[in-house]
Amino acid sequence: MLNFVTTNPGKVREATAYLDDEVRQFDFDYPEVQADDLGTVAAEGARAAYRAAEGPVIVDDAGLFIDAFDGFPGPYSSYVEDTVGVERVWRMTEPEGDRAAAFKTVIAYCDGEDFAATPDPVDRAERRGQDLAADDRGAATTDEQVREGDASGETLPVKLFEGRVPGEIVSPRGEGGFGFDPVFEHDGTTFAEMSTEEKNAVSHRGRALSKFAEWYGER
Ligand code: ITT
Ligand code: NA
Repeated sequence: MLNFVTTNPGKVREATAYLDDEVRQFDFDYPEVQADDLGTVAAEGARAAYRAAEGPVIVDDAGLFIDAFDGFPGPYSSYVEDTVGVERVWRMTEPEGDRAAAFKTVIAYCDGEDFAATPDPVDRAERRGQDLAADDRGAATTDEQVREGDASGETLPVKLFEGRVPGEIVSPRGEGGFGFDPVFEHDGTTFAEMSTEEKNAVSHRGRALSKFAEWYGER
């Protein structure tokens, strides 16, 4: 059984399409380290959650990156949703004239094992979560292993999977999804107007989950 560590049931709903009954929500508000990249937050969260869950965990740290604001709110998206709110994010963006944005996520997996034997290319230069996938197709969603820390080897290895999707900030439409979905339009449709299947087929999380599921299935 795989523990999806999140307070957000919407994320788990999207993950079941890739992981079936193997995944369950582990409602644990992992301490979010103060960091400006999603990969670091997800990796540290996975380490903390693994210790709490005593079993394999995934953590998904996501954010909305608005071009006109140089990527804001990015890693602070949860705080901005709670304070400014989704509707006002649209109203802040609209006068800027540039509505381009992207959702990004980094999924971090930890099961206490070392992944050194896993024959995956590791590009440490590309490690920063929010900069990983620079192209608009999201095809550069490299997965990778992170192994930081001390020589004593006490730092738990974590494997990262990233996904990105480009879109535009629009006036809210739709009832589905969660979070910023009503104001995020991709190919003419907001994420809140899509079914879970339709969103997964194009979304940041869908891309990251399909990479993770493929790797996890071979494991
Ligand atoms: P956990 O940290 O407990 O998993 P969370 O909802 O706080 O739950 P994040 O920190 O990853 O998750 O999310 C940052 C913000 O981005 C938060 O406001 C989410 O609602 C929003 N968000 C993340 N993924 C999204 C998606 O697929 N569609 C719309 N909004 C999303
Ligand atoms: Na969060």
